[in-house]
Amino acid sequence: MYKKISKHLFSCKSVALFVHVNPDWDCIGSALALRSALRGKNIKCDVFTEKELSKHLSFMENDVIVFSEESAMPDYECFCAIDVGTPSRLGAWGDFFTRKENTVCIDHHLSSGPFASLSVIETERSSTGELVFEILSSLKIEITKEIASYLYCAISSDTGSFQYSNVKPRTYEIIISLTKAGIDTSYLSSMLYERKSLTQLYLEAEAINSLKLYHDGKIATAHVTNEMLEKYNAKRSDTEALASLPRSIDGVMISAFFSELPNGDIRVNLRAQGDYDIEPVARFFGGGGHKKAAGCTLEGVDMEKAQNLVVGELIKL
Ligand SMILES: [Mn+2]
Repeated sequence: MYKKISKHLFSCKSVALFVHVNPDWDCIGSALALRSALRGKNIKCDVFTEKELSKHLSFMENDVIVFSEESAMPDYECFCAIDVGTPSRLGAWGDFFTRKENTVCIDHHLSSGPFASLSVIETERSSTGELVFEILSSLKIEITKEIASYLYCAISSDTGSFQYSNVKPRTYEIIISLTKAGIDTSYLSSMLYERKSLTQLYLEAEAINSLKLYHDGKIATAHVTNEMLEKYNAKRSDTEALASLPRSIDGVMISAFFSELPNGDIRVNLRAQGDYDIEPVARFFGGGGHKKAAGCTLEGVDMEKAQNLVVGELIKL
């Protein structure tokens, strides 16, 4: 399958790569790695995002295109979705993508089924970064230092710096190959994990103050409201690192982090330890993801109601 995908991509004259809304490092790193490889073979390739990247994602470069108008989109032979489980994760551009005939999807989320004409979807993989590595390797594309750096960021971030249970022997084998390309893992790790702003720390303090435990301390929640963001002049992207905060408490098996969106909807990030599978809970509320990390958005409810609804479902687990 990898070879089929890579042969297809590398036979195109031009490829547009699409990332999901609020892209994370796995998504952006995978896209930039693939772009670098395609451009290396003189294939026109660009990465399209729905919005400007948040600052922590752009430490390597800013050269992604914010996709604003369908009509302004130049012609590309193939559209490729990266780290995208369903067209809705493409935000406003889901329809535009699915109308295209020549499409590819590279992903590792549990999904409702392929939506591209050619897909590689492996839910056992830690990250889309691993899949991009396999795709490039299947055609013996050289893994340059630049490509390896992007893939390292992708895999490191989606594995929680190699701490999560999604890390498999193959993950480490890939990392060995990446380090052989001469990447500076210490530098990359510090750029990924050691760049909190004062604002983010204040927000973290607010989130810690909001912690609540349920069910004998096995379930923990925390939240951030728009009011808190305003108080510290923080951006929504400043809440990203907080999603796994309640899970770090000793004894907590399942955590839920609630953040209020600008329109008042409540975004929920679920995390699980051990044998718990929280993906069905995310799906119950119209979202999705993985067994141990999933998310959903609750519309038309306030913070308290959202927490009651979600905690109610989590206790059933
Ligand atoms: Mn991912």
